[in-house]
Amino acid sequence: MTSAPESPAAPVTAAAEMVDEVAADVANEVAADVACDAGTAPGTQDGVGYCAHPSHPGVQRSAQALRSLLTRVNRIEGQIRGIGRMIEDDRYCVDILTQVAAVQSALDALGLKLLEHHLHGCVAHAIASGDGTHAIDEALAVIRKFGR
Ligand SMILES: [Cu+2]
Repeated sequence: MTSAPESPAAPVTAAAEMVDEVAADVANEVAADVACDAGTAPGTQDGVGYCAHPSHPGVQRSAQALRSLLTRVNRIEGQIRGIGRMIEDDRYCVDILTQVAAVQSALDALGLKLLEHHLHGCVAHAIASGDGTHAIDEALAVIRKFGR
């Protein structure tokens, strides 16, 4: 039995400039974000997302954080469609690779944003509730996946 292929982590250093551009763009948005309120009671609310796990309750994302996350995802979707068009248009390989690196950078930034919420929100809440060990182990396990 084989496991599903993981996305190859092949950094394209030649595309650093483009990545920096995207990172700066993302950083502006990050600065506008309001950190999740770690004291927010877990649960659901119309129009407000939250992360939840069966073993510990999730902490709600603020409406602003939700909007910010969805904006990032929509932008990444657009970038990926752009890569498809570049391939269809038989564009120069290095230009396509530069866009691939930009998408990887944008996905990393999205992952960090989600992790930030999870650590400040869900994990802090779990620690306060006496379930910190499990929440920390779970967070460590997912963080390791980013290191591959
Ligand atoms: Cu969480």
